[in-house]
Amino acid sequence: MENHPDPLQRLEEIRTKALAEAQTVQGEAELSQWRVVHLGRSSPLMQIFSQLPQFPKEMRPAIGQRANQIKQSLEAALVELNQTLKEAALRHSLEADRLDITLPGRRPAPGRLHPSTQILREITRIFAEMGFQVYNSPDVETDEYNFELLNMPAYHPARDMWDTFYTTKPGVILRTHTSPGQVRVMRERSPEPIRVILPGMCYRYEPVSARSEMQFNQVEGLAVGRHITFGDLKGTLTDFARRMFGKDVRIRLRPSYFPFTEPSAELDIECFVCGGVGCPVCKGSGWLEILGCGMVHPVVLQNGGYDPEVYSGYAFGMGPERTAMLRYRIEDIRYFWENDVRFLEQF
Ligand code: FA5
Repeated sequence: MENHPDPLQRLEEIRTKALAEAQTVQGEAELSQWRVVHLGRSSPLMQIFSQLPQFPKEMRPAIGQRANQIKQSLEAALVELNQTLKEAALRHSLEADRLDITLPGRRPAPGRLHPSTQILREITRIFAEMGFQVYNSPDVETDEYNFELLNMPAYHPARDMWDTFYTTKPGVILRTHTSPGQVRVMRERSPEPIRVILPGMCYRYEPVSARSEMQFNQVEGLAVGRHITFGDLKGTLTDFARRMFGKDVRIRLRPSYFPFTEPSAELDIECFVCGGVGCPVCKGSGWLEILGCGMVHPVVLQNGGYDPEVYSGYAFGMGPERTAMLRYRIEDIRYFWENDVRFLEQF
């Protein structure tokens, strides 16, 4: 600014310029700059204050008064500008971070229970209603519990019914069925009566096919008491089949062989795909096998700590995956562990 001879005139110029520049200030940095230029120590206005003694004495009050007024008005402009900028910044951030609460939410994709878990829970629920407790026994078993105590000493030919995964530790295997749990629970409960189911994963070293996996669940059932008969077994399984597959379902027991039950049987249910006439699902027989069962062998009762002269019992072992296959018409057991969500989402 040129140096005007009239200090009052010059003060007016200082004021006009400062207020005009204030109009163009954008942002805090520019405002701070504006404060330094127009109100700072070496600003033209402050220079007028320091030059005050050089002006003629009679002019000094008027100059001082006007300079003070201008200082106050510039300070007021500063406060106001500061406020305006803050409000603008807040408005901007509210605008930028705005939430549109009217937008439809994203659909959560909740997981589902695996079909095996669902069927296991259902089987457990049915047996719980019938008074069975759940007992868990280990997946990693000993040869003793998996075979020997179940009436299959070493080299017993029936061991070939179960292709076994052995571990590097001698005598330690992966259980091939849930039956070893029978002896575990008997040894724990003897001589109390027993009514339990034992669900769990089993492992078999066998070729995988549409009907057979090398890992699959089983649900073992065991009842031991003083007067348990084959009729109790049949009644329990008939009741189970009706609750599981519908009240009109027909079942049949076919003689079979297991070293740990005598007599032994397998339970078939009437094929609900063809109603017993014969179709590809039941391989033309009209019946579908769902489990193995029988009366607990005296040797096994004895191994469990029960006197076979006094006590008797029944046992059964079913495959929930096979049951789920029948119920939901799943034609290949391999779907269960492939983790293909297109399959899993259907349940
Ligand atoms: C047994 O494992 C006996 N422990 C059952 C038993 C228990 C008999 C108590 C008597 C008393 P089995 O090998 O048949 O039997 O198997 C029983 C069920 O497990 C079969 O009916 C089938 O549903 C299921 N299962 C067997 N092998 C496989 C496999 N590889 N993949 C899927 N499910 C299988």
